Amino acid sequence: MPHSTTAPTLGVGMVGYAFMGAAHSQGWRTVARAFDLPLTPVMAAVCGRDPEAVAAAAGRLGWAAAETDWRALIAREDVQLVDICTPGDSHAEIAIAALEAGKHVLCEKPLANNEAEAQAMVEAARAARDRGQVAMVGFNYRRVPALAHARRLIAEGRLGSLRHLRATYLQDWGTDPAGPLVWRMRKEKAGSGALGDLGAHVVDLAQYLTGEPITGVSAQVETFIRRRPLPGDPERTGEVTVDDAALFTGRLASGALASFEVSRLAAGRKNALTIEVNGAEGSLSFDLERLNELEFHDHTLPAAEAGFRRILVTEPDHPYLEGWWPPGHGLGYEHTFTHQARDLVRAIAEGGRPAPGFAEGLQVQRVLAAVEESARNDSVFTPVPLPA
Ligand code: SOE
Repeated sequence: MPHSTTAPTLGVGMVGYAFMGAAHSQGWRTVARAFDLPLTPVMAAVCGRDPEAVAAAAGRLGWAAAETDWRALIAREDVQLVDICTPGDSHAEIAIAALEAGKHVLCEKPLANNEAEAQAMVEAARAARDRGQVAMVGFNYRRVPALAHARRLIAEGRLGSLRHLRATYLQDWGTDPAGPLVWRMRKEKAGSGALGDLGAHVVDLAQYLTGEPITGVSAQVETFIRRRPLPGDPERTGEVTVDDAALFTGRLASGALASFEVSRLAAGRKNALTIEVNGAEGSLSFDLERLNELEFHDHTLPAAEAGFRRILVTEPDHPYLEGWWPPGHGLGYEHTFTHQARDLVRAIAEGGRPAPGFAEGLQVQRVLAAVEESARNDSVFTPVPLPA
């Protein structure tokens, strides 16, 4: 493993320290030990509202200091990059303030809770780009080596012209009606339900893998459990104001057909993201529950020899693998956050444009908005405005 601890430093300040904050911290803790970087990230400070809880999180996750006001975090001189791991309702405000203060920004997905907020963030990022700052959205699954490899194979034309894309992202933590009304189930906090939380990932992956935008969708969404016990007061219930599940079909720019299913009520499915692409000359298939593997069918081979075969994506030539173990030794969920940190740090050092930038986050938001509109209109096909 290379070490890049003699490089100049990049001070990171993170807002939020729950699940995603812990995952991002893991990325910041490990990235300079796994990869050679032009800048060494320093975990300067983490921010949360509760002074005791944020101090404890700083110690646990490896941050040098704790702040209780995100504006103070942004103002710190030792912070050059602001990493936003809060619920979606505060993404726009924090990201725009950080960009205006001259900081680089990493923002967890989905970029915002609606299209208008995402648009404002894109404008702030454009102005900041002219000042040499970068802004990236945290779609971490792009950094699963097997998916980065799949994109490479598709870009090389190994599948020929694309015909189908099929994606599901299924979880089951919402199945029990006695489960509390957490923030992810309130529109004002999360923007939408399974759609924004899980659908954002598969929409982004569809566009990332194929290099094509989704041009329109036809959708249904459902909230199966409409009231749930209030957290901390289980005798009372409150309304679930987001979807539990969404099902939609769509088209890619080339005319390929796509289908998507996302749910929090798929009993027995824990973090089950699958995606398959079929082209005239072959197919690729991926399952997050077997994330070191990619299935490839080469349709140009004689029928007697063809068929899906398993590529173990653990070799030095595979994306991101140069930072880790000898060939054949697999990676996990947490490594995607290390890879995300690597790509962002390099983009900052090179003055380049990190992918996905805020404009790509906005494009995902537009697809999600079209899904909601289609579902409101009895699944009528709803075009997605394309990038300028
Ligand atoms: C939702 O349960 C969730 O935590 C998402 O918010 C994450 O983005 C996904 O990676 C895992 O599931």
